[in-house]
Amino acid sequence: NRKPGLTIWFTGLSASGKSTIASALEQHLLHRGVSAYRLDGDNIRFGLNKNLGFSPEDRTENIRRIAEVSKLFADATNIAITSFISPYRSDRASARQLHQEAGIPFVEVFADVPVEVAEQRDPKGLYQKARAGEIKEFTGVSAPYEVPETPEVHVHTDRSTIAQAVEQIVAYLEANNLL
Ligand code: GGZ
Repeated sequence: NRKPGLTIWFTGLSASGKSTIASALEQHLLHRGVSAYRLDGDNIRFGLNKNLGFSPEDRTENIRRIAEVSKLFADATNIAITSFISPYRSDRASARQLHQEAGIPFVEVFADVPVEVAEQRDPKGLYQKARAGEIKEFTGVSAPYEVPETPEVHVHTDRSTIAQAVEQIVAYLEANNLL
């Protein structure tokens, strides 16, 4: 009865809540006995991708490697959960295509929040630094974020609780026989 793996790909601005929801989703899945593993900045940008910054080229390479790694985790029958801004539509499309070619389901989750709200949250003070010009090419301020047009799941993180967001994603997975 073991289901094949899949990748749940979060995308959204800094401070959109994607990592918080991804963590809660991972916990939910682990409690259900499902093998889930989360890839995020802490375990990727400080390791495999520590030679990459935030230029458009580096972001594309960041996302390309993360897509390859998540595909491997999913191929090993895990639920891979990725939590990166992934601001470019073409990079997300490449990640999706890589999974499709391997027959691995790819579920894009848009953690949607108005940039004003993300900027008010500013948990690490990064938006403030970006406005002051201390961080260049900051997504939503001085670098683009291309909103997903047809994400599998669209979460409005300024209107839903974390639990509701997790529920919404789990409902999608169940409805599509992915759990
Ligand atoms: C965006 C930046 C930048 C710039 C550092 N632009 O809130 P955080 O801190 O923890 O999440 C952001 C994280 C984004 O890394 P990703 O790997 O997700 O980005 S991408 O998918 O675009 O490659 C933020 C921090 O890194 N950060 N500089 N200039 N976010």
